[in-house]
Amino acid sequence: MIVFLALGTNLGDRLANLRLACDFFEKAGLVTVDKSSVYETEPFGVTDQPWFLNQVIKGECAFSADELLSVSQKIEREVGRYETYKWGPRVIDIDILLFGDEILESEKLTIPHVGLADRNFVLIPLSEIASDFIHPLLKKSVKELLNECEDDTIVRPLLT
Ligand code: PH2
Ligand code: MG
Ligand code: MG
Repeated sequence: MIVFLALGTNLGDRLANLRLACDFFEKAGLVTVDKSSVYETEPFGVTDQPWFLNQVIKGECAFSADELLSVSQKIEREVGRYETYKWGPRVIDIDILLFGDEILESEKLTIPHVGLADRNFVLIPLSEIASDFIHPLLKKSVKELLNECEDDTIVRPLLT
């Protein structure tokens, strides 16, 4: 299955956290097909916190969606995530954006990710690597979703 994952971090060594998460995914059996650039992004939602680094990963894996969720949560712990508060600062956040073109709704997991179409920090990196991908529910391409998105928070490529 082709999957798209959103990584976000705003605590500690943010670049190292992204790299570590990618390494752990490879070890867990997810093949990285493509990666967006790393973006530095203004906090969305709860604004009084450090800026994030965000990146989107395109992977290929044999996991079910539930397995991918468990693997992602395990990797969040391995990278060092600890609980803060909803939308608060975090060492690493791993969200499943898309799982092929499947539509899934359970207590644990909603795919496509509910916030996908509302957030520059997701749409801009996603459009870099999958601008023509059609959102299975909204039936629009990522490019179209980005054009229509009303979020005005800043998302800029990280200068290294
Ligand atoms: N994640 C959130 C809340 N707000 N803002 C940015 N810029 N990047 C994030 O990854 C992010 C956020 C909750 O998951
Ligand atoms: Mg998130
Ligand atoms: Mg999350």
